[in-house]
Amino acid sequence: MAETALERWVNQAAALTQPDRIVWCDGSEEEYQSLIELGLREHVYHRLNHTAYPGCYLHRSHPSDVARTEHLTFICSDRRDDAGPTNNWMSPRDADEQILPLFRGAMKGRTMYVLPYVMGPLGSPFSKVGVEVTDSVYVATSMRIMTRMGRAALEQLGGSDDFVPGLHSIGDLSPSRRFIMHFPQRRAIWSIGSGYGGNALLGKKCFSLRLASAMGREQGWLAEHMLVLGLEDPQGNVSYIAAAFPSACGKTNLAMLVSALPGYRVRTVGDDIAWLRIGADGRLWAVNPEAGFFGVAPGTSDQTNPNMMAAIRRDTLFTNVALTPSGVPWWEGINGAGPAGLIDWRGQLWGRNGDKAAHPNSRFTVRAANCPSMSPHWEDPQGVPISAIVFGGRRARVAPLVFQSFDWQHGVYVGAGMASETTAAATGAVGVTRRDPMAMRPFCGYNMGNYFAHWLRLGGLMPCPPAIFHVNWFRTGADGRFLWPGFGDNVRVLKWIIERVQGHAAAVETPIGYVPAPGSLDLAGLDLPAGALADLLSVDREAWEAELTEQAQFFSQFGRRLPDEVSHEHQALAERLGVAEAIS
Ligand code: OXD
Ligand code: MN
Repeated sequence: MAETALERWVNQAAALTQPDRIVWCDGSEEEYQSLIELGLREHVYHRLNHTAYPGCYLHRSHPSDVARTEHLTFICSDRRDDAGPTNNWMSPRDADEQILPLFRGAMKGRTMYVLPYVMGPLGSPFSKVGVEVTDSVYVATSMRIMTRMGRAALEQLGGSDDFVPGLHSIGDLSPSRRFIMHFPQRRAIWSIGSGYGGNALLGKKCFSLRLASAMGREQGWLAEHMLVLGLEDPQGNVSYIAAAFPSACGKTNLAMLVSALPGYRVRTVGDDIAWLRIGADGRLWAVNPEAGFFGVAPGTSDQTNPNMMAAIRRDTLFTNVALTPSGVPWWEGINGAGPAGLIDWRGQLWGRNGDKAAHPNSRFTVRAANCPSMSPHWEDPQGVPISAIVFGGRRARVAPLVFQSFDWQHGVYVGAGMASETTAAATGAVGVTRRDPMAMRPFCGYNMGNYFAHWLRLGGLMPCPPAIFHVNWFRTGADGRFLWPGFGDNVRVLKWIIERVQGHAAAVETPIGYVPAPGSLDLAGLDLPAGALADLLSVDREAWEAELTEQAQFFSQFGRRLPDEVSHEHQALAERLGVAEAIS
C-alpha cells in the first residue's frame, strides 16, 4: 500500500532522530496505564497516595526546565517583519541549518512515541489534527489528557496530509540547546531540549495559539488565549463570556468559580484557549480546542477553586509540587503551613529556609471531564455563542475593577493596550509590568500590528459583535492591599457585564469607558470597607497619563503595521483625559 503523508513524515523524523523503537499511540486506557508503569520504572513518575489520590502521579522535571522559555521560542516566517517586534525570529533556512541538526540522533537509545491528536471537539467542523512525535513518556501521557489523542485522530485524518507535524525531543535538556520553533508557512513545529508542558505539549501553546493564530488570520477566525464560561442566571438563562488574561492571572479560577451570588452559576467551557469564529447567524462562536487543564497549583485551594480541587483528586499528573510524608501533593496556598517532613519539588526534605516547597509554576494535568463545573455544552461541535469579551491583567493602580469599551474598535484598542505584572509561568523577572496585548504577546504567531488589524476586520463582519470589557481584580489601596475580594465575588462583575449586554445595568461614562453606576453592581452580602468601591472604580488621571506614554512607546514598534484605528483610539483617549499634549 502506498505510504500516507503521515507515515512519510514519521519515517523522516525517525531517520533524523534515530530512535531504537517507534510506538504509534492509540490513546487507549490500557496504553496510558502501561506508559505510566513505564514512567514509574524509569522514575519519570512517582506514585502518590492512591487511597487519597487514586490514579495520581508526580513528575519532577529537570530544575532548569520548569516554565516556558520565551527567549528560546521563535517564529520562523519567511520574513522577519511577518513575525513582528514582539517575537523572536529565525529564517526557515537558518532554522534548517542551525536547529535541525540538534535533532540528529537525538532519540538514539530511546523510544519515539507517535501521538496523533485532535484539537477541538471530535466531529466539530472547526477541529484540527496534529501529530507529535516525542521521546518523552511524560509528554505522551500528558497529551492523552490534554487532547483527543490516538485512534480518533487517525480516523479524522484518514489518508490526508492536513495535519500539523510536531517534532519534539527532550534532547539533552541543556538550556543552550533548547529551542521552540514555529513555521507558520510550513505549518510545522519543532521543540528540542525541554520537557516542560508549555514547550513540549505541542498541541497547546505551539499549535492552538501560535500556529492557529496565523491560520486564523488567513482563514478569517481567531485563536485566543481565553477562557470561556457560561454564566447561568436564576431563570436558567446562560450567557457566554470569553476572557483573556496573561498567564497565571486567575483564568482557571475564573473559568470555574463558585458564585457568591445566590442563583447564579458559572459553567466551564475552557480555561486557557478559545478558537472563535463568526457563525452563519453573524454571532461569534467559541470552541475550546483542549480536552484537559494544565493548571498552576500554588494558590489553588478549596477556597479559591473548589471545582479544580475536586477535579484533581483522581487521575491527575502533578508536576513539581511538594509531597507530604503520606504521599499527598502539597503546595503553597493549599491549606496553611506545610506539614513536618515535607519533600520539596526537587525531592529533598524541605528546609523551610524561605524556599518554596512547591515550584511557583508547579502544575496539575487533568482531563476536563473530571471537573464538576463543566458546561453541558463544552464539547458542542459548533461551540457556544459569545455575548461578551473580557480583557484583564494585574494592575495595582491603573485599571478600575471593570469598564466597558464604547464599541468594538475602542474595545480592540483596550485589548491592544493591555499590560500586566509578570508571574512565574514564564522564566524571567517576576512582578514587572509588561505590555501584553490581548494576553497574546507570547503566543501570537505573526506580527501583532496585523493581528490588531485582523481583530478590527472581524468586528466589521459581525452585525452585532460581542461587547468588550476590561477587568482588574488586582487593584490595591494605599496600604498595598487588594481592594477587591476576587474569586467567587468576581461573579458580581460578570453579572454586571451580562446585564450591560442585555441593556439592563446602568453605567457612568468616563474617559476610558463605562464603569458601573452607583448601585448597579450587585454587592448584596459583601462587606466592602467604606470608600473601597469608589477607589475600585476611580480613573486615576496621572496613572493613565503614564500608561498612555508607555502604550505609545510600545505601539511605535509596529510602524506602518499598526492600524490607524488603534492610533486614533489612543489619541482620542488622551484627548478625553486632557493629556494629549503630554503624550505626543
Ligand atoms: C499556561 C500559560 O500554561 O499561559 O497556560 O503559561
Ligand atoms: Mn495560558
